[in-house]
Amino acid sequence: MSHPKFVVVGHPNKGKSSIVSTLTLDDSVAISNRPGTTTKARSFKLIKSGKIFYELIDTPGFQRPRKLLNILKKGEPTASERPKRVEQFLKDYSNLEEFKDECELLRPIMDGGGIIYVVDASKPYSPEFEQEMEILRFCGQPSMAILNYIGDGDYTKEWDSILGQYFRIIKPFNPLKATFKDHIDLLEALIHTAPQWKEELKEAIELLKEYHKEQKELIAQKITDSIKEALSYKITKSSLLFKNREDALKEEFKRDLEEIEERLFDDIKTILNFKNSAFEMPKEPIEYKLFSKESQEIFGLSKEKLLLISTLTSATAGGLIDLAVGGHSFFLGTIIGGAIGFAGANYGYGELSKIRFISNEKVEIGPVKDNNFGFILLNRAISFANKLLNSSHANRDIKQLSAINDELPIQTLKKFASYHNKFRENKAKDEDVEKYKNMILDELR
Ligand SMILES: Nc1nc2c(ncn2[C@@H]2O[C@H](COP(=O)(O)OP(=O)(O)OP(=O)(O)O)[C@@H](O)[C@H]2O)c(=O)[nH]1
Ligand SMILES: [Mg+2]
Repeated sequence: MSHPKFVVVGHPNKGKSSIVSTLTLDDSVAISNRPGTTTKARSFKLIKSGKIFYELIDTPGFQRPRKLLNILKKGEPTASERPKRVEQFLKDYSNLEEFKDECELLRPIMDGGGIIYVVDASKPYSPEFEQEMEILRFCGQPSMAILNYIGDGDYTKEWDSILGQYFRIIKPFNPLKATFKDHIDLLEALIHTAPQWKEELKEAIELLKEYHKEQKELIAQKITDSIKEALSYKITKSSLLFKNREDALKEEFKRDLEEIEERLFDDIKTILNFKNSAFEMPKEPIEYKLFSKESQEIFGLSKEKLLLISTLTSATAGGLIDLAVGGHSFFLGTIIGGAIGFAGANYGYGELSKIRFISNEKVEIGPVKDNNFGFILLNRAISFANKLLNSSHANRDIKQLSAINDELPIQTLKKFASYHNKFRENKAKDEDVEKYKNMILDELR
């Protein structure tokens, strides 16, 4: 059975490619503020597990609509003759430079694609658009119009009354700000546009909802695995290698933890189909760095909250862990080197870890015992995941981590803290991991 296929057409620079990118969850679609970015018709399919949900064809904008319309109208063809006229035009003009863009955009329509006509309703209507709409009507294919808003103006009323004469379905859709719900709503509108694909589109909507749920589940799982790994992380090295080189060992330890986070962020990007390098985590400004004073301030908990949690938590916390670890290693060997704190000398809530001799040959560092570390990782991961979950694939701005506004209730923080303790001590059971994952899932929007 054929899958739904729509051709996205319109004037140059009105957001056609942005719409294709958003609806196919594909950030490889070329978008720029320069008119004429798209020069060839190009197909993008939303495919999952080998199943094609639907196909969208990105096209160049109309260049010579008036001239083309005159050619098509010659001899005043009847309604039934019109599509044949377009076919004939494609035959006659396909090798000519003059109508290169028109041929690119009309061919996939005549091959059976439905039409999505895009206008910028932040700018006023002008008669040249009428010629484009007339041409599209010649094709005799099902069609809908999308009102995009690139600037701040609002000429919806004006556009509505004109588009209404050509299209049965008119829908506002902002490809840069579209949420998952907007995406689904647009697919619903496509059902009314092209009833011949009703069943396929309905199925696509259901599959897309499932896919979205799966993506969130996967992200929550990855965040859980990553925090568990980071909180229990330690390295053991030959003491000869690091004799008098404690700083190098500390740096290696921190670098490894940063890498665990980087891998998580890459995994989240992959799950959500973000491949474009514009989404690379920037290293500046400093708050992006895991071990920075700023990161601790933005993503960590306040001293007061930490204290409250540690007094509420029955599991070991804060100072107790310090003693436990210190005492333990005391019997095995001597604690050497300074403790590793966060970047700010006077700011740190606690030490990250101490370097310990665990025998004459071996030194060990980790796991991190500062209670805030788990929360910093957690908040950064949730911030990153939510940023991408709410980012359309057409939005090519560099993504930035931002502070989490709605602070979690103290009971939730307490639960997180107790799981963090279990992770650190490698005492988490499968059910703990599952519960932690579900708590993360609750935070994904
Ligand atoms: N603010 C805002 N900008 C948008 C929106 N949609 C598109 N743009 C911007 O408008 C410009 C053109 O977008 P494209 O998607 O490349 O437009 P196009 O119609 O494919 O352009 P051509 O391929 O040149 O015909 C880009 O700079 C987009 O970022 C929108 O909804 N809001
Ligand atoms: Mg384009």
